[in-house]
Amino acid sequence: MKIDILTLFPEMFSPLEHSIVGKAREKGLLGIQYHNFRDYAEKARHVDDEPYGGGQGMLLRAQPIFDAFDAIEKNNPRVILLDPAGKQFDQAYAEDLAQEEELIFICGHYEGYDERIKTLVTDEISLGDYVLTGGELAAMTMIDATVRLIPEVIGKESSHQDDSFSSGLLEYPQYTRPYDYRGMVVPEVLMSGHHEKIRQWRLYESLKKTYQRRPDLLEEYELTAEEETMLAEIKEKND
Ligand code: 4GS
Repeated sequence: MKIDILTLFPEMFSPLEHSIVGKAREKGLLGIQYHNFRDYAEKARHVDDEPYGGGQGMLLRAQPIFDAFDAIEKNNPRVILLDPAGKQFDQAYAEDLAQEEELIFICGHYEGYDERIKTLVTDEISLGDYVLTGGELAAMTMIDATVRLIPEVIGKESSHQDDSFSSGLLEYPQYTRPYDYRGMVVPEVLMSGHHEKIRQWRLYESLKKTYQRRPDLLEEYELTAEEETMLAEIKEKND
């Protein structure tokens, strides 16, 4: 995957040099390039200006973004604008972006955008309903969630299959050694070696946690007959 990032603060992206994303770059599965659009600004290198019609704050000018964008070698990329007014990012969005060969991220900082910048863009995406100082952290989060889904980036194929959201349910509780830690013991079923009982217990716990914490996720989820029965029991017990 090829990722190009338009930003005033390329040095903010050092987290992407480490861990799984850093390794993906070393292995050649991923290339990331930064384009500081300040380098493209005409007019005394100003990247921003006052809004027509008046009002608070400054806006990123179209010209530096367009020129930086034009300078990128590209072939049919998804072009993502980070904006709290965009569609909210989630696991399904990450899975969609992971199918792409080329992504371009446009990060604002402090301020809003001249509306005409949006003509370059295929996707306006928000990280969530809160205001950041800039799009950089939002872009990094989306890149992290997307890159780990590229085949071969995460070694053990199965290691993200069971994660919360991948299945549509929240993850069941997990335990590792020792059996007894400060008087807190591991549920007996997990010590039983009975694979079918363990599977049922995990599914039940996943459903229970999802029902209690994120009932909105269950609205999207297609329950199997087994899951229907379990959920009815969970609702009845209500513990
Ligand atoms: C987000 C967000 C954001 C909005 C950038 C105000 C500076 C700021 N970007 N998801 N101007 N939430 N951007 O808050 O993507």
